[in-house]
Amino acid sequence: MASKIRESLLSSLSAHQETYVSGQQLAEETGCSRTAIWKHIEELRNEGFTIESKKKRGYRLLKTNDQLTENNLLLGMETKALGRTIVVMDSVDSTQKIAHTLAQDKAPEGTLVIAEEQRAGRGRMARVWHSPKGTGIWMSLLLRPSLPPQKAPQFTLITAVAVVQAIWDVCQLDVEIKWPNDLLLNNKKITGILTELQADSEQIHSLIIGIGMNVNQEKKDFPEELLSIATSLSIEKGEKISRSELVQRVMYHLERYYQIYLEKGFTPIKLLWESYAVSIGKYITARTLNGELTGVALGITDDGVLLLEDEKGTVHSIYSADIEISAKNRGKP
Ligand code: BT5
Repeated sequence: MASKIRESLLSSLSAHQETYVSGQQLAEETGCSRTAIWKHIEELRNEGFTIESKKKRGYRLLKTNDQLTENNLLLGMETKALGRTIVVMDSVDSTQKIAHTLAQDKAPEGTLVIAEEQRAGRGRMARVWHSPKGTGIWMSLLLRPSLPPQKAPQFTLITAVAVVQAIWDVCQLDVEIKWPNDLLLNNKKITGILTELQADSEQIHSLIIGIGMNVNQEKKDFPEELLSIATSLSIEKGEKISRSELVQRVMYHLERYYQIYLEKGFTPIKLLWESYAVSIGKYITARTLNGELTGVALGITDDGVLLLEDEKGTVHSIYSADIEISAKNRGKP
C-alpha cells in the first residue's frame, strides 16, 4: 500500500518535473494526509530521489537516480503486465532460483526478480555468470505461455531481439546476436540469456527467462578470464548508462514481441532475429554435448533450431551448442 502511494506520488511529481506541486494537490491526488505525504517524500529521499521542498510552494522532483528500487523501475515502465510486479533484492545466489520459487508460489505472469548482486549467478550447463554488485542488470522474468515445452528455446530468441532493441533505444549501440543466447558488442559478450522452465511433457507451467546485462562495469570489474571475451555498455559507450531505463525498455520490447508471437507465431520474430544474427551465412564450429561440427550456419528453423551444413552437404539440426565463428568466412567451406 505504502509503495503504491509512493508510486503515485512519483508519477505526480514527475508529471510536473521542474515545477513545484503543492502538498495539498499531492494529498488530493494520492488520497492521503499532508503529514503522510511528507513521510512518503522522506522515504523517497532515502531511496535516493532528489526532491526539493519549499514553503508555500510544495515539492519538486529534481532528478531520478539509478538505484534499482521498485519505484524507480516502475516510474516510466510502459508495459501492461511484464515487470509490473517487481521483486528487488540486494544480494542473492541467483535471481533464477528466486523466480523458480515464486513461480511455484503462483506469482503472476510478468513478475520480475532483479538483484544488485548475484553470488552464484549461473549460465547454461551450470557455468558461472559473473554478477558484481551495483554494475549490471541481473534479472529473471516469469512468463506462463500456454505452449508445449519444445517451444521454450524460441523465448531465448525473442528475448535477444528485445534486448538488442532496448540497447539501441538507450545507448544507440549496435548489438549482434550469436546463436543461441549471446549478445555481442564489438565481438565481446555484453548480455547472456538463460531460459529455464517448469513443465510436464505437454505443457509449460512457467518459463523463467534470465537476462544478465553488463552495463556499468569498468575493465577492473571483470575477472582476468573474462577480460578478452566480455565487455560492458559503459566501456563501449564511454559513459554511465541508466540501468532502470534499460530494464524498462527490455520489458517494453519483450511484451510487444511476446504479444506478436502469441498472435502471429514465430515467423516475424525469426526474420528480425536473423537480421541481427552475426553467425548466419558464416562458417562456424559448433561444440555440442555429442562432439564438434563444422560448416556453414544456414539459418534457424521455426523452432529456433540452428541448421548447419557440413562440407559433405549434410544439414544438421543443432539444438544446443556453443558456436565459434571461424576466421575463414568465405561462404561455403
Ligand atoms: C549465459 O550462459 O550466457 C546465460 C547467462 C544468464 C545470466 C542471468 S543473470 C540473471 C539470471 N540469474 C542467473 O543466475 N542467471 C541469469 P552461457 O552461454 O553458458 O555463458 C556462460 C559463460 O559466459 C561463462 O562460462 C563465461 O565464459 C562467460 N561469462 C560469465 N559471466 C559473464 C559476464 N558477466 N559477461 C560476459 N560473459 C560472462
